Amino acid sequence: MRGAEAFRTAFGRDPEGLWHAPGRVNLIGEHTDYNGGFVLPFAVPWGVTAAAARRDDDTVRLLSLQAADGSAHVERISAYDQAEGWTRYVVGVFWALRRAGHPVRGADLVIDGDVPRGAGLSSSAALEVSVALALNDLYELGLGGLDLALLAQKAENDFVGMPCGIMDQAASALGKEGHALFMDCRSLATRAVPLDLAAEGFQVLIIDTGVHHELADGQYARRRQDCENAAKRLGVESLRDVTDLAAALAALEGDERRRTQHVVTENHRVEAVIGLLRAGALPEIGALLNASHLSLRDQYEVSCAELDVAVEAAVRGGARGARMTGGGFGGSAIALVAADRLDRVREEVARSYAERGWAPPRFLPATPAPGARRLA
Ligand code: GAF
Repeated sequence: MRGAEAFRTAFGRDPEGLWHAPGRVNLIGEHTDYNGGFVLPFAVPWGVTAAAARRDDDTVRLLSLQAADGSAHVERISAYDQAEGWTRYVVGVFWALRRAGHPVRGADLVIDGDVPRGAGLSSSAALEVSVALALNDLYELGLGGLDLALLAQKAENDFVGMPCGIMDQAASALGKEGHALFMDCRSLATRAVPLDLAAEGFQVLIIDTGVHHELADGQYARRRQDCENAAKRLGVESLRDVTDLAAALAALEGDERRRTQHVVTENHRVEAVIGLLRAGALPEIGALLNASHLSLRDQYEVSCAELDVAVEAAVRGGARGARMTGGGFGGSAIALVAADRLDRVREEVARSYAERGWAPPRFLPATPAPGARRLA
């Protein structure tokens, strides 16, 4: 395997093993995880593979096969504050494990990833979880998938400084082939929900807009803050606890009102999607995907023109439903498409982009892939 070869060349010894963790796409349940709500993501067939071996000092040596300039380079990190750029996601995992009292020393690591760049498919969670899994095995920590996801989230929250919820790391660590992962983000209970798209003659088509609006940085934290303020005003622990939406909306105004409307209705949409999937009514979830998008666009205000055009064109082209997926402000949309409509949907989206003079979007068929695992 490529990573093992590169490891031998870079470090002059064999890796002790190879560990893979996937990226994710979220079917529905957006911006609900940090509100104690429900999510339904699945692991995608692309991810990060870490080839790793222990060291008997505290140094971390890192080689990425996807360095920005195309050439591989080795980063030597012996102190946490030396970590920069993408290396923070790796070093953050060492930091989180050690802070939690786990006996983790240094390691040599070669990172090889194929998550499409900038598509919003959680390459960072894949990176964190692959490294967490490698260290778990190498240092015999005995941690389970959920523990590793929580540690990876800690690394991202407290070391990298991105206040994300648990969805991405959980999907990467706990995903199951042919299944979506339902998670109650308050109790952290999970359930694998069968999602055999091909058997039903459908595909979840990822439409990668190719854009990421930098101006949006900081918006994620602001949305979280709006939700916390709204919950406080309503006297509940989190928006998950709102049971009377009309009364809640009457008590709120402005951003807090809109965010609350989204979060409460989105949780109900997740439950409705699960009910429909259980009933064998996959095509019927399309309407809920559409409603989720409108709510993210109008109430949560995290969409952008490229996502809106992708979603509208996909539906015009015959998709059963479509929505932006992930944090928003760029990244990807998903469309639920019957196999015999795929060409028309792709054409319609591509045409709508060309009409506006935008670079063509990328189309990626997504099937629920296995979660993090040891490869060798
Ligand atoms: C990002 C975050 F990392 C997730 O935790 C989640 O909040 C998502 O945005 C929105 O649903 O991917």
